[in-house]
Amino acid sequence: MSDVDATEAPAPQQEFDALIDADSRIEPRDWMPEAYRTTLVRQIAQHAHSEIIGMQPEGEWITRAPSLQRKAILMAKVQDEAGHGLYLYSAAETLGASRDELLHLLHAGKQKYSSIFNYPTLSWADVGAIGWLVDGAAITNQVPLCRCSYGPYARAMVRICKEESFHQRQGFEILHTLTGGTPEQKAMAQDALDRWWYPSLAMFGPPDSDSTHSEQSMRWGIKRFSNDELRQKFVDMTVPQAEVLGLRIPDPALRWDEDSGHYRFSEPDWEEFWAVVKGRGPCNEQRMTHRRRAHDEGAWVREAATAYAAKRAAAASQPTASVA
Ligand code: BYC
Repeated sequence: MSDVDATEAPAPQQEFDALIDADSRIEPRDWMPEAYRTTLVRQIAQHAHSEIIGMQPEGEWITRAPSLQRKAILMAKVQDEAGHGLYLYSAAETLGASRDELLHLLHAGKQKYSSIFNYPTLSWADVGAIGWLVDGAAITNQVPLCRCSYGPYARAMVRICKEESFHQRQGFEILHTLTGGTPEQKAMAQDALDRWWYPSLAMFGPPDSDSTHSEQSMRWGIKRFSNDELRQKFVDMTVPQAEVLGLRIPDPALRWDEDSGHYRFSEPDWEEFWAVVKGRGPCNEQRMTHRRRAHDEGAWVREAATAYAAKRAAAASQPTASVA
């Protein structure tokens, strides 16, 4: 029998706490509390679902983009979003959640996706507004996630953020072109900003006082900033960009506060936010119907890919013929 006192060996919880305290990464092989695992699966799944549902509002404009070049750029952006979904589902798989299971939960309405994708894209300027505001909000939220305590999620975010930053610039450039165009084009850009501003602020989640997960997620190093802190960062970053575009932020209370060094702004309508989260937004039904149909119609692709992979694996396990 070993003469080492069992109490000297660090218990798994202590090892985990020490890694978190040292701001190190937790890897899939490491022990982790069940609540840490379920929080990560919840957040990463919601994030992955947002990426693939997020393909729909812009995807609707691929055939209507105003030039071949705009069409090619938009197609590449929407494909990037599918890729982001893929990295994120893979990160969730390292926590033992299969992609099939997560998609099933999304389709059954048991997991969420971002509220922002339940609003319609009524004009070409909306594609610009999504790039500028929605991807801008996404970057603000996601850059700190590159330092998330869970290694596979943090590493996925590094690549995603590089691509999001390109997406944000293409959205800004679409609006820059429109605001430098005819009065009708400028009005179209202003109308898009008027409709997307508050839903973009709501992307960061409820106010800190109503955020159920923030405190624990920040203690675990999953989230690095609170919802309200990130919302403020986004407003401070975006207001000067609107000035460059010559567009007006649709908030009469918006003002620069010299003392705090931040803009003061009006909160989104939180009742509307919760209604959208609960499925009563303008496009919730349309988005989910389309998603379920796309999944069913794509079944043959998944079956063919699985059969092909099995064939290749069988061929690889055959002894190779010796070459004379
Ligand atoms: N929409 O305790 P809280 C993209 C839920 S993809 C819907 O603060 P947490 C892009 C929340 O889930 C954008 N639900 O939560 C893609 C919780 O409900 P449950 C997606 C929301 O997790 C394509 C409850 O409200 N980005 O940018 O600490 C094209 C209480 O909230 C929302 C991510 O997913 C919402 N907006 O903080 C273009 C980033 N907000 O789960 C662009 C990763 C909150 O208890 N996620 N809820 O039923 C996060 O950073 C965090 O999960 C959040 C929320 C900041 C979003």
